[in-house]
Amino acid sequence: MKAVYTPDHLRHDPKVELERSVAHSPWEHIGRGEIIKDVLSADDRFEVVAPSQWGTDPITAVHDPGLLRFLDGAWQEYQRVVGDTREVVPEVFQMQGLRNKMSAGSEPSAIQGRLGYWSFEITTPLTEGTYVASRAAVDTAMTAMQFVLDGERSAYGLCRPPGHHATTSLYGGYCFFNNAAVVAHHVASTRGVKVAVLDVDYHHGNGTQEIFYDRDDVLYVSLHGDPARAYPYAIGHGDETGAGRGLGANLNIPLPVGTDDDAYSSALDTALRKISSFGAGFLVVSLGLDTFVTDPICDLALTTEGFRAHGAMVASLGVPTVVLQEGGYDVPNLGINAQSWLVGLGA
Ligand code: SP5
Ligand code: ZN
Repeated sequence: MKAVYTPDHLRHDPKVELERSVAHSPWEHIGRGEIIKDVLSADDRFEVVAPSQWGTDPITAVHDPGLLRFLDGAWQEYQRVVGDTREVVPEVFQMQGLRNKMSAGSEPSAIQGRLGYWSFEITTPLTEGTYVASRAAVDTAMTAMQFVLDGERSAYGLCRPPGHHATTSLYGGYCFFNNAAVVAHHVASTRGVKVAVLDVDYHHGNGTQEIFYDRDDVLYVSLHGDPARAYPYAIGHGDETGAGRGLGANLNIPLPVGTDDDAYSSALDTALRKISSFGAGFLVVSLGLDTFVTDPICDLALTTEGFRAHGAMVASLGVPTVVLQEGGYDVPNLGINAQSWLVGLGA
């Protein structure tokens, strides 16, 4: 299987994250990308290849061009205006309630205000090379997509930073551009084929859901920790089924604490039946491995062997599939878990 990787991911290099009200070293860091690349490089079943360049058009086809403009230069502007820092984090969010009884606010002019206009939370620092790395992650996803469109049964994009929390106009959740949504939209809009996104990251992919919520050409299906206890808390409930033309083209399957391989397989079976009945001709998998039993920030209980079985279940759909990396924070096990899932898929 082709595995697309670029060292450009190293340019997104946070050293601190404010989470659980404590500043600590970030869960989402460069070691994640490196361990996956190292394990796949040492396995003959994988061919590690560099991405080609796709430019910004596929990004602005799903994201507000203002978000891209902002990310291209926000860190540098903050250095000029506020002072020298390694990470850049928002202070003030432009919440609807700030301007009750008034017109919706427009983009502020000050960098401090722009940060909170284009983001929704504070655990996602910008660093000097975040924009370059985020563009490279989209190139990685698009290159993996192209291998599948050219006839490979499946391909893997080692996207870092991940993407599924990024909405049309907001970054957050360690995500800047929604790699999976960019690919899904590109295939659906240029190939006239229905696309399904299967999101198996522990966290609900609020960005992907939002981008496709009112569309009937892209199905979003997610298995995730119940938002009653799990990030991003505000979205991901079972009664969110789509809107307008998209009604019925969104399926959330929230899972309880401690869900194991077998219980997960039943939920995955439900997800795969939905994808089949939708008639998807192309599948994008948002592969988060933070469902692993010893993931430090999550609470499901999947195993390395379980990942292999789940990859095999997805292969049984018989739909051309591009797999894109999302989360996964038990870094010593992250490489073998990605390998296991992809071998199950048929690497
Ligand atoms: C791509 C991805 O996996 N993003 C996840 C972003 C989650 N970031 C903040 C998590 C805060 C969770 N606090 C965990 C408490 C667990 N007991
Ligand atoms: Zn996650």
